[in-house]
Amino acid sequence: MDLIGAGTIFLIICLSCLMALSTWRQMRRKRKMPPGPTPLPIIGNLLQVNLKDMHRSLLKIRDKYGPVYTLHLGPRRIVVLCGYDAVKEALVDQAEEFSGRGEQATFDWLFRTYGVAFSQGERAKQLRRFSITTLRNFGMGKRSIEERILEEAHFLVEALRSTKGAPFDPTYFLSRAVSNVISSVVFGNRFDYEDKEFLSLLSMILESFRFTATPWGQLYDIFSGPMQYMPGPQQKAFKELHGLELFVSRKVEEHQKTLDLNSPRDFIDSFLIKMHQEKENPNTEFFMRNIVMTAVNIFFAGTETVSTTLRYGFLILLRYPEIEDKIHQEIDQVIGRNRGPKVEDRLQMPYTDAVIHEIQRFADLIPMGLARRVIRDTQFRGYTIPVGTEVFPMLGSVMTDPKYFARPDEFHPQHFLDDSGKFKRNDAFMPFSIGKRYCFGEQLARMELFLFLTSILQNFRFKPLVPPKEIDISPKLVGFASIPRSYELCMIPR
Ligand code: D3G
Repeated sequence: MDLIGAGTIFLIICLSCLMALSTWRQMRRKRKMPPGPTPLPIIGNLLQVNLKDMHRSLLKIRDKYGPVYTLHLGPRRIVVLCGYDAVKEALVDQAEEFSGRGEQATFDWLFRTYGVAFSQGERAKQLRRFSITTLRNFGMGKRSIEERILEEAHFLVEALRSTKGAPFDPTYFLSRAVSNVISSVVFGNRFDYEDKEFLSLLSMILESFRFTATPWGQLYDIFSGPMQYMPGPQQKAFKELHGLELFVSRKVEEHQKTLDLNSPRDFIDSFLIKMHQEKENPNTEFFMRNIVMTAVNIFFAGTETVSTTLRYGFLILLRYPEIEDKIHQEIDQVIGRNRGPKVEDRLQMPYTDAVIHEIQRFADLIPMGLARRVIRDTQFRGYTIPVGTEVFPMLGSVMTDPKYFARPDEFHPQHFLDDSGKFKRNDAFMPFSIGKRYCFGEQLARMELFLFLTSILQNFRFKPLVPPKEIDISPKLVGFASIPRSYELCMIPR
């Protein structure tokens, strides 16, 4: 045998060994991953899920494989966590490992790795710390934001009064009021309710959020690679997200022109000042793209989540007038008619507080949570989850965990009340998620839910257009978001 022949054989043997080693490694890795249904090439476990209700499909798969399992959605390999114990053990007890962000393909189309919500690592850390501090400086969690909410609640009540008891769809009434609170913080101003541009921004937010709840939105979340270039409803969602980006970019430019480095007016000014302070730092995360994207994150999340929850809540109250009555009674007892509500009142209003918690639990706004990702090879319950693997913390499964909620599928405010009618907290209540990336708007959202709801019910009683028992309070769409059915109601002054 000549030298070339020997060399070739040697090379082939080496290559075969390498390939065998790599396959063996892959198999070993797979064996150490949580169990799960066997994936098909390209589509993964697509045949095992229903795009109309991904959340429920994933709970069915849990029944077979247990609370921690591996799922393949197209090219995505995901570890699904179900129930309180699994989610808490991962997101809290191993908080650092589970602190990465997973994909949300629709929103990722705009954000790509920028901005606070859909970024990773050092960027996410820096932007989150800055956002929390700055929101606090602008009154979040303090009296000043309470006053801003109450002022807006007043505008809202007056707008509702102008409906004069006639039927209307509450969607934009609620989103305009809720959005104005976060707009004051981010942009430094509220919008007039008649402002056409404001309405168009709210429609972009509402519609792109809605898209993520549709079956098509769920399909896009799996096959975004090719689908981003194809025609379909996703293109409309992109347009809407792009519209938000354009608006915020313009706002940032306006702010730059009138910036006073010594006196920030709002979130955008504070970010511009930070950018100025860090301009010599080559690794800074405070640059234009991150301002725009972070402001879009906070504007979007601060608008849509609370307004959808209120909209869902009102529908539930139409379905259960006796629950609405009890809230009226508590408002009359604790607040009366001569002054507006205050955050402090909540402590004296356990029933209302319990109803608001139950609305959030039942509405289950983001049923599968915002996807996470493990940031290193992670040992969890005897499995090894390789670095970069996505994780779905199934918040809806936690909030319907029968160990924690006596009637998980019903609307039952007693879930949050003890026998003497006092408010009873429940560890499995986690609509804002938990761990390192829980929602940092939580305090603001809770204040808004309480103050808007009580302001409205202090002034109005709800009248449905159909008998309450005919009202369907199950969601119309469940995907990334859970969306209530459309409805109209009358608000009768009391
Ligand atoms: C959507 C788009 C941009 N930034 C944030 C969101 C979003 C939807 C739901 C949540 O964030 C969770 N607060």
